[in-house]
Amino acid sequence: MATVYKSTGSWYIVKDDTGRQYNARILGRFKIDGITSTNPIAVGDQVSIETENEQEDSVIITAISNRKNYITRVSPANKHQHHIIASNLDQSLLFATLKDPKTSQGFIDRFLITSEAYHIPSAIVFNKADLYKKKEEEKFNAVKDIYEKIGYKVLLMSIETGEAVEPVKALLKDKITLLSGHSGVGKSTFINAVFPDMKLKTQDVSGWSGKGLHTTTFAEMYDLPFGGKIIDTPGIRELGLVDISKQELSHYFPEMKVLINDCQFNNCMHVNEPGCAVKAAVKDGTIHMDRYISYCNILETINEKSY
Ligand SMILES: Nc1nc2c(ncn2[C@@H]2O[C@H](COP(=O)(O)OP(=O)(O)O)[C@@H](O)[C@H]2O)c(=O)[nH]1
Ligand SMILES: [Mg+2]
Ligand SMILES: [Zn+2]
Repeated sequence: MATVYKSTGSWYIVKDDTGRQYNARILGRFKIDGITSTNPIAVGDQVSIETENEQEDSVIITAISNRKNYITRVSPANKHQHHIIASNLDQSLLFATLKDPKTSQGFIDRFLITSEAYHIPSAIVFNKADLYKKKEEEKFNAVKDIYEKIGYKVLLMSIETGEAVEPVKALLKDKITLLSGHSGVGKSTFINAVFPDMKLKTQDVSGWSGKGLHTTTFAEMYDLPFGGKIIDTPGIRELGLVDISKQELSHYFPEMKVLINDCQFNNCMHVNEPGCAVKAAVKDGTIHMDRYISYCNILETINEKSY
């Protein structure tokens, strides 16, 4: 058995149980889990391998084990195809920033919904605390309050000063974690800080335009020196809401999910329906208005016809 550490779409890097690394490829086509994906094998997959060339450390992937879970995004080239980002995850960690660049709450919510939909526990780390002035500090406290009430862990970190890097490492220990977030939030810097001898390319955000800047494109997994594995997902701007219907969207807002049985109509979408428990909770403040706004915005973007 071996674990996939990197996938470029045409070849892979895998490590066997002894930690030996190989270049791997597949022969022919693989169809897995009954899903149509643009990439048959993803980072995190457990695979069977056969030696192809001993000298070149190259192997053929002959089989793939059932995935415990996986996370996909919509293929940029074709909206009807999925691209598996990573599999067999214990948790997903979103890196966000309130300055240079600013992560929107809508983006955070879409990330959390995607993680909920795949049953992957998630937490949010706000980085670049050293840049925050009073305005950003207040914003952080407000956002932390919103998400912690729902049950998500929220941390404030500065890789620059080292503040709270240790608690983030503690969160990662002995787990397989998908690291996500906009370009420029500090993912590569964090990995470099955790691995003193690694030199991942980091990105200068001085000319930040907010879109389209990537330094690398393929997800890659790293063994953490203190136990556990982390998967960096460069260039992924957004996970993309895959296969979520309007009807089930509220199931992925934990604070709404607990109320949906109290709505008068069992097919309530919590917008215009009378006797809606979710809207009542928004009114009395149990559900935060920002989250409800995200819900409504996302609901509008779901095009039922595509399912
Ligand atoms: N001020 C400040 N800058 C940071 C911090 N962490 C990372 N950066 C900078 O943010 C930029 C983008 O970081 P990078 O790791 O490439 O982001 P990635 O796209 O998420 O991998 C780089 O110029 C880093 O030096 C931090 O805690 N504070
Ligand atoms: Mg990076
Ligand atoms: Zn309702």
